[in-house]
Amino acid sequence: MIDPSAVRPSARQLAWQRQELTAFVHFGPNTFTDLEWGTGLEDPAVFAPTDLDCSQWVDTLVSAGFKSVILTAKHHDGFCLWPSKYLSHSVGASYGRDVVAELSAACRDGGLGFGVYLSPADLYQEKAPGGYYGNGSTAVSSRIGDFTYVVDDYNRFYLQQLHELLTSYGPIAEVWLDGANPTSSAQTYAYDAWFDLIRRLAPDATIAIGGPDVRWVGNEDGFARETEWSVVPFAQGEMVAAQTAPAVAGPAELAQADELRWYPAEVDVSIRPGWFYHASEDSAVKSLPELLDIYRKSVGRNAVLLLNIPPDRRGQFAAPDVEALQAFGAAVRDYYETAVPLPGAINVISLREDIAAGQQVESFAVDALIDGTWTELAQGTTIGHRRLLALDTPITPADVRFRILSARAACRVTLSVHYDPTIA
Ligand code: FUL
Repeated sequence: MIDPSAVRPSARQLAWQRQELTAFVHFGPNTFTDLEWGTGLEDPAVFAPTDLDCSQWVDTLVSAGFKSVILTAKHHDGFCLWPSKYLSHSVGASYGRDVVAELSAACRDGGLGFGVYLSPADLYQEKAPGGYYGNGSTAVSSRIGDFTYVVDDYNRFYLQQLHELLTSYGPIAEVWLDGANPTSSAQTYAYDAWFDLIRRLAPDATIAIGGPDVRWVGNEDGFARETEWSVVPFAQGEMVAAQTAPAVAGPAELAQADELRWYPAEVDVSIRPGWFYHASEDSAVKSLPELLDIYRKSVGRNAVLLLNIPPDRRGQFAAPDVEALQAFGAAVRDYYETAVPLPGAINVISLREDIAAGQQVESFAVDALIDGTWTELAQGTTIGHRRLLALDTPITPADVRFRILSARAACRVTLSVHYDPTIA
């Protein structure tokens, strides 16, 4: 049996996890056609923001506590938010401004990390005459910048796009490889070549979802599992359990492993029902209690929260989203990053494991000293980077302590206590 206590995060995974909050920005033709998945046949002229201001996104995100942002440089419809020299179906065709460049510059100015979503599925390349997606071409030796890969037409095109994004708009913090495909047509992806190019050009970037550094938590509703391990069992190069399984790294899965990897979870969820902006959803922006519940169940369950905020047709975050983000940022600072000195009223327990030394805690209990007696408040399973436990009713203890009930190896855990008035 392989020893799960020996698995450690890479430096890039550790830096990624410590950021806790990453923003997602879905922006493209869908913003203007009111769709969630475009067709690939949109006229590039539909993409026409009336007052694009990427600094407004960055200023809002920075003040809300986000540490980086990932932009849909290309969503499934294939339209590119930068003037790629490999196709005309981009902002270069009509709009004229380079959204990727504007956001990456604003991020540099604002001190926000910048990541890219480059959809592997590409309906424009699938449907346009002469498109590369699934065209049955054979793999040939192909020059991509200074590197050579043996790939077919679509994979060459995808590598060229990656090369453009990673060399002209860097540094890149995260590359998000969405697994979804609206048509599931036959095109295989040369993942090894993609990963190799990303590692060479952006060695600090995490490669998420389809990649080796960060896994999809398995839902888009904003929560990680009660038991969320970053040490994940693999057999023959694949995760033992499906990413959506109720347990991906428990004893049953570990027993089937021929390899263990540090593979932490990312929770992607939108601040609105859709990923793209729809005016009809202006009244459906998540409330502060909802956002804080998501925070506790993502960051507070050993995951990174990837919260999507879609710009409107002006090219700015809409007022309800800005308001929600401001309230969220202030609440995280005041309630979750500020500890309550005891004695005092509390309703949140926070535990942190030093994950540079791996993830070791299997179960723990928390006790409170009330009226001179220690009483058990709660029990939990994994801790990892951070565990947040909300209490149904506030208490005013003289002291709080934790007990590790079971751990894979010695570990360092720290406790703090908090008060969140939005918990009903
Ligand atoms: C999914 C996509 O199909 C959605 O449109 C969105 O981009 C979401 C984050 O991932 O797989």
